[in-house]
Amino acid sequence: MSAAAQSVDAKPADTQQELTDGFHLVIDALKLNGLTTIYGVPGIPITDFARMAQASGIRVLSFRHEQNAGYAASIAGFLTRKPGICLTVSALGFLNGLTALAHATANCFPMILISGSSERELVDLQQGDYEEMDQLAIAKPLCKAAFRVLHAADIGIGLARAIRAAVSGRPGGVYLDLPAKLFGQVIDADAGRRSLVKVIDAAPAQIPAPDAVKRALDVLRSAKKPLIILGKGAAYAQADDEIRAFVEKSGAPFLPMSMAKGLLPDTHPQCAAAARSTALKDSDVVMLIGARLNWLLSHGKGKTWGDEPKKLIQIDIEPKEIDSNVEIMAPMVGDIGSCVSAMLGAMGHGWQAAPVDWMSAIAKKREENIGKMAPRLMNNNSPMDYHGALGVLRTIVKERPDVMLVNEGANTLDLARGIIDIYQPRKRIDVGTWGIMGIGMGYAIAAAIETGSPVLCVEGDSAFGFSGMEIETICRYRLPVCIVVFNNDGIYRGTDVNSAGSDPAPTVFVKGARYDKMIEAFGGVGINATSPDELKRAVNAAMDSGKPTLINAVLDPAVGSESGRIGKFNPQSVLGKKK
Ligand code: ADP
Ligand code: TPW
Ligand code: MG
Repeated sequence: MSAAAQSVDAKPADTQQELTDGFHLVIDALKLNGLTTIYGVPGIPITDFARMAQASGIRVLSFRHEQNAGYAASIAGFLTRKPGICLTVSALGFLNGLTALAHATANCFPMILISGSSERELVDLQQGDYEEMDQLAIAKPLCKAAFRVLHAADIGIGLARAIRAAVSGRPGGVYLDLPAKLFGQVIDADAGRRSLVKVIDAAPAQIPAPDAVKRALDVLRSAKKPLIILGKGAAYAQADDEIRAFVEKSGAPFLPMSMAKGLLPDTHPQCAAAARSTALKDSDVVMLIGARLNWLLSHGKGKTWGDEPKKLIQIDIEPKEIDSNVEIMAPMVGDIGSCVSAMLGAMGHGWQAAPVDWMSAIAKKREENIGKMAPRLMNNNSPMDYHGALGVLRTIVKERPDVMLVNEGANTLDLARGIIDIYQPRKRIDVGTWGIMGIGMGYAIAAAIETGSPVLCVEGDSAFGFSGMEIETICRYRLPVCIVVFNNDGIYRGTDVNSAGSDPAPTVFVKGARYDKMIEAFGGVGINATSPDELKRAVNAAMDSGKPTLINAVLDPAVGSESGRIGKFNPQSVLGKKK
């Protein structure tokens, strides 16, 4: 028996020291800060941690791949304004999760990736430990902040720093490195309790300067053809009432970026989504609210933005975002809730709504475009085309506006974004800033867990493949998720042929694949839908039952264009004309 053990044993029972350890301190620190859901994959050195977390009442969602758990955590952050927690093992488990952490940072979602790691002494001397990797160094360039905790007494502070870094200012991904040894470290329970930190006001309001508010309103008032662009920062801000009041008071048309759809319903009379090109080209003053002038907005220049120079107003919490691509005449740095409230307050009574001729020009274009689209959405072709299938889903979402819509693919994404109207804030989540495939099942799981709403995933067959194994997770947790796979036999379409040999072309998959059969392996409901009518019945049944369902929607393999709507980003060969 060691001397330390002897001395503890020697104490009378009533004065025995109460102890705690790293496992419990991490759990207590998470719970103290209201972080009660973990998305992850267990294994050395965090298996017991996951078990203990679950035993303590934390909801532990165990995935089949860390990337999907990470995407789930990232979107949980977007939906709740609290950092989503992803838990992984060391080395490759960490790397799998890192993709999602980078994604969270790029999309301004708060997330904390917690990874177990191997022994510092061995890693630093590169002596070949089990799963040896210098994770902290690798994480740093891909996230907003990265921390490592070496002593159990620092767990409270370590987590507090991670939370603040994730949610304050522009939200983003944070890496928290917890070496295996830390979990087993034992300290006095009282000292442990005292070391925990409850983060107060993690994302403090950032009030805009009164000058900036006045400048912005002066520019907006000068507009003859104003336009408001709402981005996912505005959706994240959860200032829904203020934003709606401001947009309505301004009287200006608004354009929602894809994840800002529903802040005001897409059917709102001021919504210019169906007149996007006209609104962007012909406007004279554009106000950006939580939207960056990145590739998704053509960097604020070029043909899309028309010939006339525009005056720009921008609200963002990140000062460095202003003037990122073009000059911003009226920057307003602050949180969207505070900025929009300040503007509403300063607008007073008698604000002159946008000129009638501008509003009617937008309305005319919108009606024209909607009218052109309408008959295509009603076709009952079998096999289906995108419009027939999406027409049905559009009606279902209209009838069930609380559905969470998850969307990825190329044509499947671009067409669904335009066709399916969204009626409530934060009901549409998709590929985001990088346009990446693979968010589907992770997003669906987190959407179900965090919101309790039914989830409808509209997935290209390629897109679905990136996270498809998580249908087992969906079945295991019995989540109300209905996945519709738009099966056109491939990436963009299924008709490409390899003229040089017998291998299939790089963009095509097994013809006539039956994705619906996959979910049956896990006890879910699989349905093969060959017409819009069948699709409609299947989705409605899934929504009514709440049972995990996968519908293989059979699309004509010939429908779909190269890269959906962003084919212009494909480099062109100078040697041969691309098909
Ligand atoms: P979208 O892709 O919808 O155009 P982006 O992700 O490009 O949106 O832009 C979101 C912007 O919102 C980011 O520049 C981010 O700094 C900003 N943002 C995020 N949260 C807030 C907030 N609470 N207040 C102000 N700006 C915010
Ligand atoms: C992580 C490149 C963009 S869109 C897409 C790929 C592979 C799939 C399109 O086919 P899908 O949709 O989903 O069947 P549809 O309706 O057009 O047929 N790897 C990652 N991200 C991206 N964006 C790609 C590859 C890509
Ligand atoms: Mg496809």
